[in-house]
Order: sequence, then structure tokens, then C-alpha cells
Amino acid sequence: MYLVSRIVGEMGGVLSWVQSYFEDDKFVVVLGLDGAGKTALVHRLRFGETTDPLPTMGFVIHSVLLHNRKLQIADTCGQDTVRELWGCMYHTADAVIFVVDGTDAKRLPCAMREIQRVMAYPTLEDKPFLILNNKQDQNATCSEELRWQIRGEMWRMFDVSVKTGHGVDEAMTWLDANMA
Ligand SMILES: Nc1nc2c(ncn2[C@@H]2O[C@H](COP(=O)(O)OP(=O)(O)O)[C@@H](O)[C@H]2O)c(=O)[nH]1
Ligand SMILES: [Mg+2]
Repeated sequence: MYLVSRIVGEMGGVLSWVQSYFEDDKFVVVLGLDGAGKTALVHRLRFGETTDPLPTMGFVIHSVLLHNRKLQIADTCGQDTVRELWGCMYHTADAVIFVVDGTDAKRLPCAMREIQRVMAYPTLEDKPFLILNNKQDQNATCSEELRWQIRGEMWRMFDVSVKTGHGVDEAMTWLDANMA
């Protein structure tokens, strides 16, 4: 527990440094269970395409230009043991992107629970919360079957395929339009 709080403390320090350095940029946190497609999404936003990404360790922050607005996007690692650490990012986030693997029927309930848990965080209440129901190029659950499970106001769910790019522009346009 001591180690976890040390790590959280240090991550908080790194984040506030990143924020002060990139003062005018928006800070967007990409969350989701491991394997959902977070790193693939950030790669697509940066380079307009995907490659097979390597598993992410901890978190990585990338600069991304979205509709002439500079974003700092934190690509997090979603493994159970470090999910606790996401909390320190919620204080400073201007928006959240939560990526769901729509083909992973077994872990969808866990992903939906996690969405509710993150959404309940007070500092995120009035921030746009974008949910990407990913992997729609495969046999994936569609949003209609998931939307009813989510409460709150500032959120939208889009059916996307980060792999083909389907739906990603539309989703990011919503995020851009709803970020203060
Ligand atoms: N079929 C399909 N595979 C995807 C899609 N997005 C990501 N993947 C694959 O899912 C796996 C996990 O992706 P990754 O971005 O590493 O997930 P992360 O753990 O959330 O960062 C990789 O093999 C990706 O190529 C998608 O839209 N369709
Ligand atoms: Mg990753």
C-alpha cells in the first residue's frame, strides 16, 4: 500500500509538471480495460492509422492535434493492478475517453462498471466523457445494448473501429465540441 501511494504521489507530480508545461493544451485521459484498443486509438489520432501496438506500461502522454486544438493525451495501462492509479489523473483531466472492447462479451459488465465508477468522480462531473464501443469491424455488441446501463449527462457512446477508422472522426468531433 505504501508503494502504491508513493507511485500515485509521483504520478501526480509528473502530471502537474506536464500540465504546467503545456498550460494551454487540453488534457485528455484514455481509459479502458487492457486490450480494448486505447493505444491503437492514440496511434490512429497521431498518425492516421494503426499498427499492432505493444502493451502499455503505466501511462504515456502524447501530443495530438485535433481540429487545430493541441491535446495532451494520456494512454493508460488498464491492467487490474494499476487501475487504482488512474485516480490521480481525474483531478486534472479536461475530458475522458473510455475505450470498450465490444467483442469481449465476458468482460463487458466489468467495463460498464468501471465506466460508472470513473463517471462518479466529482471532478469529472461536468467534463465530456466519450465512450468508444470499439472493434465494430468484428462481431461486436452494439451501443444500443449498452447505453441504457449508463447514467449521467455529459457522455456519449459511439460504435467505432479504431482499426478501420470507422466512427472515430465523428466521436472525436463530439469530444472537441464539448470540451470547454
Ligand atoms: N479487430 C480490431 N482489433 C483492434 C481494434 N482496435 C484495437 N485492436 C486490437 O486489439 C489489441 C489490443 O489493442 P491495444 O491498443 O494494445 O489495447 P490497449 O491495451 O487498450 O492499449 C491489438 O491487437 C489491436 O490491434 C479494432 O477496432 N478492431
Ligand atoms: Mg495500451
